Amino acid sequence: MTTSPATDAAASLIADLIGHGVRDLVLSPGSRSQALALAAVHAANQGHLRVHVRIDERVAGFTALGLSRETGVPAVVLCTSGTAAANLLPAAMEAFHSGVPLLLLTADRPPELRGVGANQATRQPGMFGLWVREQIDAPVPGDGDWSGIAPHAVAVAMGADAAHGLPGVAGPVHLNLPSREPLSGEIPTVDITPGEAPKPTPAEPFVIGRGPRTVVIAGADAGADAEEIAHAGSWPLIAEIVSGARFGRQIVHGYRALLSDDELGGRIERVVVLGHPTLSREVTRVLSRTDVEVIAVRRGGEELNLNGRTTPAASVSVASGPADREWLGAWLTASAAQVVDLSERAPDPDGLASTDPAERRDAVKAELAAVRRPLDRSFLADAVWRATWPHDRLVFGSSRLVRVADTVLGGKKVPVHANRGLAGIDGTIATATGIALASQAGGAPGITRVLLGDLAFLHDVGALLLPPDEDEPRLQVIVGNDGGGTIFDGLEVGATADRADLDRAFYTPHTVRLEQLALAYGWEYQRVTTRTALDQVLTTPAGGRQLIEVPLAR
Ligand SMILES: Cc1ncc(C[n+]2csc(CCOP(=O)(O)OP(=O)(O)O)c2C)c(N)n1
Ligand SMILES: [Mg+2]
Repeated sequence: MTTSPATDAAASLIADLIGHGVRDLVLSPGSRSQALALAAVHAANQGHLRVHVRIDERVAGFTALGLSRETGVPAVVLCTSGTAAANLLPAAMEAFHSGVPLLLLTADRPPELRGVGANQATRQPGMFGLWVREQIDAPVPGDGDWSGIAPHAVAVAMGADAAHGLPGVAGPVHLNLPSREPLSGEIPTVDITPGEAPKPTPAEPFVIGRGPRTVVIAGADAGADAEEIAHAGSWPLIAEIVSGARFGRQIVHGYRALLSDDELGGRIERVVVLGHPTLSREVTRVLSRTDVEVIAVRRGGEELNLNGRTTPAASVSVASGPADREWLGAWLTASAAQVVDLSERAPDPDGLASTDPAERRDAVKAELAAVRRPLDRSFLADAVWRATWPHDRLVFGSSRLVRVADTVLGGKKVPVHANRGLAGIDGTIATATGIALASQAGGAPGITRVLLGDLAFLHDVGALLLPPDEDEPRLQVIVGNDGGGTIFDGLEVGATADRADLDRAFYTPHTVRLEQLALAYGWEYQRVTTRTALDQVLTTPAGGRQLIEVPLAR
């Protein structure tokens, strides 16, 4: 077998990426990317890398995003030239806006074959535009070499390169990698020594006093820091369900109502916001108030500055001083009254044990009615929340259910993920698959549950396709099926526009039989219509990939 400069460069680049912390690579098949793909598989065979193969590049991109989300280090997604590369854009945009490290590797033709009508050749350098922290159009192996690319790319993706990108903020980086024929050859022996990704140097925290009447708002991906700050300041904590901070004694239940209350929301003087809040108008409203001091801890691509005078901060720490117990107390008292009680009414044990047959019959009837009570969105969200524990992962799609969950669920310290950078309904299953694979790597316990609507499910149905010879993730995909996009039923135009037109253009009804899809892709399938059955299927997972369909009224 002959040697090829493309393969030599590819083998070194893959070794270099592993040396700088990369552990996962998702690849889609193609000819121009063959040297890189084979070098990656070679490294995987030696146990240095986990390779995941997906035929659809959009699925591959979101799978890599999920892997990166969970591990905190950039996963690589690798594809061939042409439209293949364009399919990575949605994941790149989401990674940019949610501050997730990601490396996009696109194979390309050499410069002399660009812009001259060569097959599968397009304008790849710079194609991810504003949604990457940096793009590198590498030289053709032989004309130049690829050494130095990996450490630089990983550091920028991690937000650990002070001179490039945004220090402290992770994001995607694009490496466009051209090659000439022969496109691959014998893989050279290169030393692979797995190393660590560089971490950003922690910036000086912005120190704030306990003084003004403050609330902490935790948006998507805020993480446990938000709870710590609320605790340190003795401030109420408004934590979206996708924040990873909905736990502790200071969380505020029913925050939407309380933010609209003059005595509580109306008296806020200062907000410390972490992560990216997206789930309620009430939070947007308070962050837009010019009379409120807002301090925003940045996580993703764009600065949060809804009131035009928000102070950005890399992190926040709280100076000691007297706590405003009255302020926190007022919020927590009001919060206690907002707790949503989703518990089942206890069956009548006296009736069941009664010697009077009529009394006993009534008690049995009441119990059966409770068991058969139809499922609604609140119960569905609550059942998933109850079944999920710290070693599990919970992923929310951008359907109505995430808002219901945000409204009704209480505090619990479980790892939650959601693509709220741009809140797309694309890529949810692929993202969750990446999260599952990363969180279960090395035999770690737990299961990943995904809660989403039917359209979000159908949008990413291609992600059900997984190679038979790869590690099977433990996944429960739970679809609340209301026959279309009911999130649009609340649109303002609903009051005036024609119902049939609205249905056609927004609700977009479908009659897809999810069971057939599940079976075609080799997933376990369960259709669940009662509360008892739902609890049972969630708490006794089948072990591999499971699709759970829950019919919901529109
Ligand atoms: C990629 C993308 N396309 C379109 C939208 C707009 N959108 C938001 S929710 C939604 C429908 C969701 O339907 P479903 O998942 O069934 O949830 P439901 O509203 O019925 O709960 C659409 C199309 C989006 N967010 N992302
Ligand atoms: Mg729906």
